[in-house]
Amino acid sequence: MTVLIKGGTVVNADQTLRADVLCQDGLIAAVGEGLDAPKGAAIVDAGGQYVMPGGIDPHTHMQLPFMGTVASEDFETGTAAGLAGGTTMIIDFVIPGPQQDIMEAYHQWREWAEKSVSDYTFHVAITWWDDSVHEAMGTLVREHGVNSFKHFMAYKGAIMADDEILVNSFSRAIELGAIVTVHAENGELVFRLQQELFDRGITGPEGHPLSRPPQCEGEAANRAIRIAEVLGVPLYIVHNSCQQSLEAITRARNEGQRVFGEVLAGHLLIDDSVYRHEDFEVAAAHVMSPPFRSAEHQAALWRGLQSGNLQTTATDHCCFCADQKAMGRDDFRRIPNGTGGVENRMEVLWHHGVSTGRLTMNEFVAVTSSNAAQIFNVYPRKGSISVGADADIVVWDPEATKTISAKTHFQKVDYNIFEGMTVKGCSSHTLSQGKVVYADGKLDVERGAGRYVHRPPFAAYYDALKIQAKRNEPTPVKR
Ligand code: URQ
Ligand code: ZN
Ligand code: ZN
Repeated sequence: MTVLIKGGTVVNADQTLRADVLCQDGLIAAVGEGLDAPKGAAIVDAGGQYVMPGGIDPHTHMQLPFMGTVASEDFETGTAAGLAGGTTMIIDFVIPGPQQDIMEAYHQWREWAEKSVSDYTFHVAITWWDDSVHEAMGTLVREHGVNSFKHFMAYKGAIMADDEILVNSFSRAIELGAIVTVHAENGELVFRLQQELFDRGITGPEGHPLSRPPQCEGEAANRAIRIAEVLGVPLYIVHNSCQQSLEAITRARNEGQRVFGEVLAGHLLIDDSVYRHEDFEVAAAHVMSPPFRSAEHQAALWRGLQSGNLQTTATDHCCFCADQKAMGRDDFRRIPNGTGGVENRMEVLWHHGVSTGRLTMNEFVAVTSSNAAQIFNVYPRKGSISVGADADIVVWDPEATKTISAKTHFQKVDYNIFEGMTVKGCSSHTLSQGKVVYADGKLDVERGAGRYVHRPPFAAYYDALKIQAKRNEPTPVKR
């Protein structure tokens, strides 16, 4: 399959240049002005458009079994929806149940993901601890290309990792050259607040944000940062939703600690008024954790992206339809937590980020693709328009407008948190592995075409840590 993308402007995180892009055998074969089309090549006219690395969404949960149900979006429909919005790779999560064999869970998720239509990989959650978990982490890094381990500090009684698990897992990650990631909410505090609110008769979705105030997130973010600091492991905090966790990250980064922060498109653009909507369905559709926050938190999160204290954007795409959300009609604690967005992340960020002047186009590429590729060690195979990189490309039409709606989206869910939002700038063509898989508003995907992406451990980080540890080597007092 040979495709020549002609007449566009290439936008990478580090540079913008007028160039054609030739894709052959799934890779980028040439980038330059005036390229000729080899015989039989398909031509994509990118005149007046931007040619950017396909988006990487570092946080999705396709067909996740959770809170007594299963997320409605599966790996085939979810990766297809992502392609329609310019996202060409997802990083999903293997989430073993308490005491579930880690490798068994890993193989289960690998099987579920085989139907993906674009590339994917997994963070593996550490939800419990014993010697077998210690062992499995080694197997996953050495034999399965996993270099990131997730920890849910929330969800007491289900998948919550307490400090003992965090310390054991973070320490093991260092030995293996892996990075650790956390969902930072204090699960004990949330559990207590949920109970108190429910007992006071607050049973509706309005109770959800009240039970998870930003202080619960700030405490957990800071705790994870301090544990990572003492143990010397790089840390990535997912879905930062508030000033408190951003402040914790900013302080740590200013002190030279290797901490990275992610923000969801939803947390940048949707506020907590949704939880007081008179319709249960609308309020419940927005129940996700951490919850959407007030406008001042959104402004802080945009500043976090602009300042570089937050490096990636994601969606936490974890969809539940109205009938599933209704499981919590009489008890907000039972509303399955999760919202969608994998299809709309890039267009809403372009419209509210680039078109408003908050972000340059290069910064847009960085936060939607390149930074995630670098942090999770798949750059420049992913996240770059350069010779030899995978031909995962989005041709972006800055003049195209669309109104987002569940009535027209490809996502397999009956609600869209960006419902009715009109955006200017979206994908006109998406290429996955050098094939045009989205054009003229239509998908042309193939079930199972997606590949599992192996991610090597981080030698560079750990060499630096070893030097640092040597420098600080304590010496016993001679008595
Ligand atoms: O916490 C997560 O990231 C998963 C369980 C999705 N749900 C959510 O509310 N964020
Ligand atoms: Zn989470
Ligand atoms: Zn998540």
